[in-house]
Amino acid sequence: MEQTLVLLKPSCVERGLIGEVIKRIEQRGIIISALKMMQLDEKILREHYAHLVDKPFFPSLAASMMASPVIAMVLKGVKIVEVFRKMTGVTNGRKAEPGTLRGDFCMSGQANIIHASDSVENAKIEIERFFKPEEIFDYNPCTLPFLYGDGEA
Ligand code: IDP
Ligand code: MG
Repeated sequence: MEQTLVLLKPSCVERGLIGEVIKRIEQRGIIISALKMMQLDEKILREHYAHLVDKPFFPSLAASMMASPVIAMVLKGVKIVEVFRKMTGVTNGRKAEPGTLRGDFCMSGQANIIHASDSVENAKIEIERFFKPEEIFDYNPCTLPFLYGDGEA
């Protein structure tokens, strides 16, 4: 099964929304393979947001991502990268569809509560950036036969 990297941003942690987001992950039938709290620094953010370092808003984005610890997770599921980007919603929370995490829990283009990998290739890179191999637990819950049909997972 595929894996993706998710960060619950300070805008999620500080607002007390960790549980709400994890609840939706669990109720969708997505498997949590790794989960930890960590404090991000400028170095990791310059790597993680390499495509944005030259934007005028980068200093503000970096500060917002260091404002509190974040929750980092590895999620597992069939086509999880695509499925979870859809659950996340578009970047600007004001434009995100109701029913998505951003569309239900935020009003901001920057303080948009969550990061999710945008491709299978980037998911691999991002998982390695945030997790050591021994921090990832690739188990299957006993409910797996009820999460997917025969031959699906
Ligand atoms: P994504 O998180 O939906 O993949 P990206 O374009 O990769 O969106 O941008 C990464 C993060 O940078 C966004 O989630 C948001 O927090 C922040 N960001 C993106 N564009 C802007 C902007 O125009 N102003 C302020 N922050 C932005
Ligand atoms: Mg992105």
